[in-house]
Amino acid sequence: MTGFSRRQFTAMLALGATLPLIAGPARAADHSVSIKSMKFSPAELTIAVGDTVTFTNEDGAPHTASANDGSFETGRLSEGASASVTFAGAGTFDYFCKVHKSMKAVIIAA
Ligand SMILES: [Cu+2]
Repeated sequence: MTGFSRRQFTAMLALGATLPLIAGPARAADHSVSIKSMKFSPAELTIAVGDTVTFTNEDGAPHTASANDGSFETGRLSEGASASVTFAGAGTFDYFCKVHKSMKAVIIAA
């Protein structure tokens, strides 16, 4: 412990532990969409810009979560697989499953 007194060192540890808690007023949140029984759930999800959504396939059949406008694409998810998408911009993002095109849902990033 050369250079720093024990007290200084303790203060630095406390600062390091505290900073992440006070940094940034609005922290990005994580949301989940499950794909089950051939449906996205929830079918409509409102999030904040910067948030992340994790899509998890709970069906035996493969699914994708594919934005109509191509802005995101999970690729084909097999049973139990998941993929995360971070929404960096505001918008209404309709999406569907490329394997089952009648499966549709929407994410609203505001
Ligand atoms: Cu599907």
